[in-house]
Amino acid sequence: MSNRIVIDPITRIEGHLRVEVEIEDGKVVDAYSSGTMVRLIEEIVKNRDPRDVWAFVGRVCGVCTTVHSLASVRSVEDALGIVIPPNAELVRNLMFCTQYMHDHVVHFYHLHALDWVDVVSATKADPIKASEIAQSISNYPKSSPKYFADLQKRLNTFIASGQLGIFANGYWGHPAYKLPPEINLIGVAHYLDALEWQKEIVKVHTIFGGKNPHPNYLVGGMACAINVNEANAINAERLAMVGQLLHQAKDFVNQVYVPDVLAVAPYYFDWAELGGGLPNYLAYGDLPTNGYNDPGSFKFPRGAILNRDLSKVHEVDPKDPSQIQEFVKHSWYSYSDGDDKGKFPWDGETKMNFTGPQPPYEHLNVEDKYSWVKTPRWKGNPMEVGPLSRMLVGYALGREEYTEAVNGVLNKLGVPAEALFSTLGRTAARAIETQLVANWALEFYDQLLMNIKNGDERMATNDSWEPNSWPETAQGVGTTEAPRGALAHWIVIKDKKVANYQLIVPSTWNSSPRDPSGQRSAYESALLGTPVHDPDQPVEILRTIHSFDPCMACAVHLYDENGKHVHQLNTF
Ligand code: NFE
Repeated sequence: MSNRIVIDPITRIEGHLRVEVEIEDGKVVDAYSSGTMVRLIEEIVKNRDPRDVWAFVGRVCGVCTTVHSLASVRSVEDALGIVIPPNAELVRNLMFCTQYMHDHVVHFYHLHALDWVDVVSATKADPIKASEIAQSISNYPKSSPKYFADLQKRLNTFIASGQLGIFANGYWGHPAYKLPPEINLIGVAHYLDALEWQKEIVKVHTIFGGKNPHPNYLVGGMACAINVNEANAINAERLAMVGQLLHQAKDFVNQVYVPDVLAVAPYYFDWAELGGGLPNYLAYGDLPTNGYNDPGSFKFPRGAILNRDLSKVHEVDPKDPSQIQEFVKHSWYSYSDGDDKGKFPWDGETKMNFTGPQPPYEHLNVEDKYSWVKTPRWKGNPMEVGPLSRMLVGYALGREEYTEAVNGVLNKLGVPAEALFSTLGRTAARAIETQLVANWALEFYDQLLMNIKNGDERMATNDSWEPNSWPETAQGVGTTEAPRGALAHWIVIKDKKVANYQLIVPSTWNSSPRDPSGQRSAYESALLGTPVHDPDQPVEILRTIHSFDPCMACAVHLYDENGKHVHQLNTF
């Protein structure tokens, strides 16, 4: 007899996600993922000036801030044939790297770590032992017995007052938690340190983009002026601050984030065999080193892997209608010519068709439509996108930086490459790529300084800025790799206005409902086989879902004003 449990909302994610799973003999035998909010940003930007769209779509999400603005300006530049100056490319790359370091560290500590780290157990730790362990895995300066003893005192005070605050509602003491108290204490300490650190690194966005979240972009370049002597420009002082922030970020990644992932992983090797899900991986690639129009120059390469076959990387063309389609058979939308066929985004439609059930309801009607997320496919295949896909594509292409970094971690942990196809692999891949990005950020920074030194201060081009110079119709695609995976915006321009605009975002690929042929997407697949020790405390489900770092704000593009809380299980 199977037993269906519902987790709604899944917390420690961005947006609203509901998961229903069938459990039989203590394991998940089927799963359904549903985005329970809808925002319709794609409709909001229609009939606007294409040059303004970045400012609207940037607000899709405050977590992966910058990525939608980036994809948007690129889509317009692609449509109108605009090539941006090298400095603008470098500044975009620096914004991108900053975003990754911020987002991945925040994800690991604040959204994912408590699936593995038992906060209450940390109160039983021996601070001297915790200090010894911390010093054996890293040269992070904050590691004295006093540092851990003080932190533990703060934690004890919290718990004694009955107010765990940000740590309330965890499944503390659940048998799935395996770490010794000392590593739990280190995890809690770094959770708090990471909170402090993350507000610093985003200053890079404020310097180049005026603010964070939602820094400013510009069609044709970037909206900041370089003048080393000018107070209101990117001057020598601001450039120096960027360098300092990037170095600090690299230190935090290398001294805190990566060592913690490596210290926690060995206690959870069973998760190297769980949560793999789909065998297909997709990356559009990003971080141009020779301009956006040369994908071969990207630091994150473009490509697809099918059936876990790392001997072949398939070519990906985001402009090929035979490669990418979006389906709405199981989503609360309709297509004007029927819901069985997929649509390429230039011809895409976003028309709501909510078929219920009306909240509050017990279960989704999974035979019909059950999510506000559409279902994208690549050559008919469901694909996983994100850090694991990026690392696998780079690894499969034999790029040295990737093989070195990935093999280094596999060797350290003493696990085979197959371990990558798992919940643990996904979480490790995110840490590995953050390390790569921390290095690349400094390369881009040095190149920017060099260009400026050589007298090149150009940051934008006026080419094609004037709408009178535009063709009557144009269409373009802007791709990027958002922290959660492959992201693209497709634009159709007619009579100088946006005629159509479609986004397929990473969490759409990963969290989508089934396609018309019944194939599951990444979350639904990855949950199959997950052991659930106690259906009232499904921490195991959170581990796999959180390993994708869901963002439902991105994945659906209005709150359901009737969206009453359909409680089944509250997670923390
Ligand atoms: Ni809102 Fe996003 C990222 C995008 S969604 S977080 O990264 O695009 O998956």
